[in-house]
Amino acid sequence: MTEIRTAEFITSMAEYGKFPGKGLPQIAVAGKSNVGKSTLINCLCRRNKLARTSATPGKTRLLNVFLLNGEFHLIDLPGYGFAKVDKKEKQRWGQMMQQYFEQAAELRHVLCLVDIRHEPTEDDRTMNRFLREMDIPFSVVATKADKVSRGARMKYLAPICRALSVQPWEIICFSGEDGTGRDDLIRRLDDILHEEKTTEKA
Ligand SMILES: Nc1nc2c(ncn2[C@@H]2O[C@H](COP(=O)(O)OP(=O)(O)OP(=O)(O)O)[C@@H](O)[C@H]2O)c(=O)[nH]1
Ligand SMILES: [Mg+2]
Repeated sequence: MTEIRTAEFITSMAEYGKFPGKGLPQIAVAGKSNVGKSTLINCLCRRNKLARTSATPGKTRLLNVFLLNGEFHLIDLPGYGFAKVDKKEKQRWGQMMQQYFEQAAELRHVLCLVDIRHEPTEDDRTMNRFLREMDIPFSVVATKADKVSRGARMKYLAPICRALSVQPWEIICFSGEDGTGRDDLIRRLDDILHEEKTTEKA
């Protein structure tokens, strides 16, 4: 896979369950509210309005399912760490995520988005620990890379690497604004989808 040729919205779900075409490999997009999850999906698919984006955090509150290249499902997860949601909403979010990660047998990989300019939050660390504990493979994607100069990237990546225990070269620097990292991301997706499943437990 060297390009995303087709992308279609399949469904929104308040809780993970059946949807048309279920069974293909899934790649989920996680990260705090407003980090750029929906923007990344749109940029990847070169479709401005495929996933709804918003300057107001908390836009995506459901699991949104997209079918790419007729080959795999991309799951836009609701963002976490949005200050303005009440306790009940936070609980609902937690249950929804837990249910998804436990039940999505097709989940191959999680793209963990963090804003390149900010040190990962406690929520980011919790998500990171959770994925490691669950043995779910992930890639860290540093979004809004257009907001810092190329030369300063390494400096910004250092605290992210420390907080999430990853190496700088493993991180994909991405910008939905200017397309930075789009090719890297497609290569990563291709690796994920086509790698020999040698690391899988028996
Ligand atoms: N400059 C810049 N702005 C970005 C980038 N990605 C996202 N944004 C902006 O950040 C805001 C949030 O983007 P979304 O894609 O809606 O964020 P999200 O992670 O889907 O947010 P929720 O759905 O609330 O969880 C929007 O105003 C985007 O235009 C980027 O790469 N560069
Ligand atoms: Mg969103």
